[in-house]
Amino acid sequence: MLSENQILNWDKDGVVITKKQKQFYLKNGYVIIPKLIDQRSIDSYTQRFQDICSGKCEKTPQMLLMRDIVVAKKGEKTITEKTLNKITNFMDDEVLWDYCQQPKIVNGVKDLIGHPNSCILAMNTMVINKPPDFGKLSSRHPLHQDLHYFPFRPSDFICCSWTAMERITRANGCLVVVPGSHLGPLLEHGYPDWDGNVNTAYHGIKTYSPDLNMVHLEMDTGDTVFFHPLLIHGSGANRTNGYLKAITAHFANDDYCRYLPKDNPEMKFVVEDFEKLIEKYLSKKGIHETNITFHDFWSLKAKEVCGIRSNL
Ligand SMILES: O=C(O)CCC(=O)C(=O)O
Repeated sequence: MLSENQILNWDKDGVVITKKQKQFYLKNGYVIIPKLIDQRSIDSYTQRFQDICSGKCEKTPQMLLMRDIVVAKKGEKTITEKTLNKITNFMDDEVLWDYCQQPKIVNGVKDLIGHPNSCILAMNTMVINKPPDFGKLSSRHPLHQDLHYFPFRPSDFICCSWTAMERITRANGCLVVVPGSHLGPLLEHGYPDWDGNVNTAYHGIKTYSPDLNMVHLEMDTGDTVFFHPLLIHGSGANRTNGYLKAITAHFANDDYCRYLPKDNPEMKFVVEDFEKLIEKYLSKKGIHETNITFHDFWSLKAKEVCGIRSNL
């Protein structure tokens, strides 16, 4: 079997990512491509998010509408742009799915984790709507590595794209990354000790040095950061009155990625947490018994962006 570095080409310009940008990604684990997505597309995603919140258009069956923990604890059930902090699994929404089909996203992903003929799947899709912080700092996202959530490998054939839907700064809670941390191992994660003000499934790295070199990624509308799933990253609290919006997807190269064995010890914490969440979610829908596993959950939400799926 060829190694990742024999398959991936770091020494040539790609379709979207230049050789210099690829080298930056290789060294730092992320790269920002300015103005990758045009304003018209961003406006259509914003409008769709608002229409889903207002009920003007229906959410698709797999979509999960998530509230900030502080809102959820207040028992606030109404869905509005002010109560939702995230929509996940938009792969069957015709407007939002356009993001995963944008040639600049698809080709950017192929430049980093594949080649022009690769089969690329979108494994996870989200619109983030980080609310003004409710005073409990729950709008922060703890430092984590996305690979912690993924039951498939190898990591070099997975990457995230995260696109700013407006100007994103330290004030409204931009992404924070630790350059070069993708070259280290997957670290142990758990729920942070934030007095119960931690959003569902916001796992964080358990122990890390306080002197980590953190870089804040301030971005303009349409700017897109591609990052590696081992990159340590998180985001700050939103200290403004606005709702920070970003659209994001995780992609995997289906030609090379495979699921881990179901009993892999690295996945124990996340599998147990997700099984509890899936059970709670289904029981609200009147389903009290399920044999849906964590792997099924991923397999069901994976969708081809290009090529023919044969593994994940
Ligand atoms: O956008 C954010 O606030 C953080 C998102 C993130 O890190 C993630 O979903 O993995």
